[in-house]
Amino acid sequence: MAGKFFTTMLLAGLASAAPAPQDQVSTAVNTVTVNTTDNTPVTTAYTTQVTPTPSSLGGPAATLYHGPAMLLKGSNLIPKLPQQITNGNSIWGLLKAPRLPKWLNGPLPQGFPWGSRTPGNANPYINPPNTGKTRNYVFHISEQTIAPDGVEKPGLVINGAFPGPIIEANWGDYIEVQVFNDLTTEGTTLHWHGLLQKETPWFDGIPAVQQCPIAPGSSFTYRFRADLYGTSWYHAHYSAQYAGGLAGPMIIYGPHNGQYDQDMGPIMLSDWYHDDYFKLVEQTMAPAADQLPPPVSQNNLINGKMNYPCDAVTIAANGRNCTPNAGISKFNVTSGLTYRLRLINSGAEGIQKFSIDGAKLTVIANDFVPVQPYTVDVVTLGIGQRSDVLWKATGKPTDAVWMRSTLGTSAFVGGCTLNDGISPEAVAAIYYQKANTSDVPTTVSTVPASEIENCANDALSLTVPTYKMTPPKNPHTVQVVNITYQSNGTHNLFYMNNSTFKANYNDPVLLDAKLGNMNFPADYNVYNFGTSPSIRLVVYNYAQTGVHPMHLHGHNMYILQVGTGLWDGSIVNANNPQRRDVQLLPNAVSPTEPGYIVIQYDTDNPGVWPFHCHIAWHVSAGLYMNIIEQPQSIKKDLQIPSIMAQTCRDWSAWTGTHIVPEIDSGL
Ligand SMILES: [Cu+2]
Repeated sequence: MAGKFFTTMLLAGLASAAPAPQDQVSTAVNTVTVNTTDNTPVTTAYTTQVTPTPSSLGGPAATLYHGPAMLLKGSNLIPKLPQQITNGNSIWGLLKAPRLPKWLNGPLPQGFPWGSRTPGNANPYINPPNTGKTRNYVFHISEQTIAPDGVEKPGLVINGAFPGPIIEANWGDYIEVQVFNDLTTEGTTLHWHGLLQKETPWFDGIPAVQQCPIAPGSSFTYRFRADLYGTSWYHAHYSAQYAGGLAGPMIIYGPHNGQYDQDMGPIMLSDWYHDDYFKLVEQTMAPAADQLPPPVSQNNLINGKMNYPCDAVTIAANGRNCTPNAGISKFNVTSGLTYRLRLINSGAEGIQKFSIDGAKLTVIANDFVPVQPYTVDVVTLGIGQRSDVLWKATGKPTDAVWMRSTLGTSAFVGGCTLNDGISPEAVAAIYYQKANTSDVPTTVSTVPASEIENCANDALSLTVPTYKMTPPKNPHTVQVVNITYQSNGTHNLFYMNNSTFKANYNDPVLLDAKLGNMNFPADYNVYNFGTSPSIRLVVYNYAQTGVHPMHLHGHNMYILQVGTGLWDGSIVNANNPQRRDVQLLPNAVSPTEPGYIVIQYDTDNPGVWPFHCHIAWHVSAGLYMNIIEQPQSIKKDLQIPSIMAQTCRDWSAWTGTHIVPEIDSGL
């Protein structure tokens, strides 16, 4: 039991008398709940799992197919399946998908919806523009057969679409989304990735943390501020539902951090699995004795589309229809124009390496943070991360060029990602104005293999926020978090400070905190740093299960340092470190030489904020913790609407007559 390593300590007025654990927690004030035991990993021992041998590129039928688009030999890029069959109502990836505007309608003080604010002159974390506008959306969540790569599977869709519809707003607008759960056997919630939810911490959308799940047949309306601007996405946060398809782009228009002619809109990059999400969760959570490998992706998608090299053996084995040349994403461009691409890794596990053949890409924002522009050959995105890049279309009017995003070689043979080797690279065709839009581009990638094989984000020395902020050098609280992958006797699970996480859907932590109920079961993994104004987390990864994209809700984290071994106290760009909401945490070099990241944030947002790995299968296996921020303010100031309690009553009523198979952590 993880609980024995976790104790609760009341430090009210007794900070100096309490035994401060060495190197774990700095002096704390008021009521602080911390794990006071030695956080040194108890063990890093786990039951050895099978490591499948990946296929060669193209799989068993490779000789029938050619090129990066996995086309049947001799064919062009006319799709063999209609969009409705592959992606339902989605318009993403089609030539008719609209270009995005510079902003939505509304008042224009000083010529812009955000007035005179620029990325360099306005602190993005205070006083968002007051626009008086609300953007309304209605989402229906349901099951539907989809075939994004030509292989039919049971998917989860929003308004009949995979990927889901766009949410758009201007910086400072309110967004209102009425979500109908039309699923018949499971709850759901939606999370608005990267937004701060400063006025509405109950609408962050995490079941067991801020709300109860939306019961089947019920609806729930989220209303929150577009309090940051740039590129992001929304996704389900109930178990691994988003890996089944419940995700879509969320674009907040704001001041520009670079000049461009057209906005190509969201470019969603996602690894893809041919099993339904629940089967993959079952695989993740199977007893170690079953000797199952972790979920392994079969394909990779750009805006929900790619071809697959169908072969008779595999089709017979899984009984699914597979249609070659199903259809890939396409884009139109004009020679000489500069485009803004909004890259989003909306996948379940894999690190994406994005490039356009022969092109340099200029990064102008990472996550919701505009940065001083820098140029790369390849953009690296862990799950949940985004980059806004500028690309100048320098080709001739008749050119056709490949856009690529690859998962690289399989982690089973030293790569970054658990793919089966058959189709790790997604491609889309970029057509200049006089090109034939069925032609197959013939360009080749010039990105060196060494860049594809690098499982790390861009160097912190490269990534400098446009709006300068200097974090406190001596934060009030320093917490070490040790991540391990270990056996609990029957299952291999992830642990944070020797405690694996389990969600209680019926008992949201925020609602407890509002009532002043601050004693939580150990497996809620709750950290309470009281009124501490600044928190530093030194996060060590003792696991050798791959790189973890660590995501903090409610904040942009200062990313102080990344490395392996033990942190030496150094900070990169200490006066203005990169800020973002997901950062890749390196793999351990060996069981005794961990990877680490050091992050810090200012506690200006009372609420309960998740800090977790964004790999769907890792959070399912417990790689998750809750941080209670400013509990006194939660209790005193938050006006939590009555719909939150009603949603719990509805969920309780539904679960009174239905069984919820919560086989994973729940998130
Ligand atoms: Cu992870």
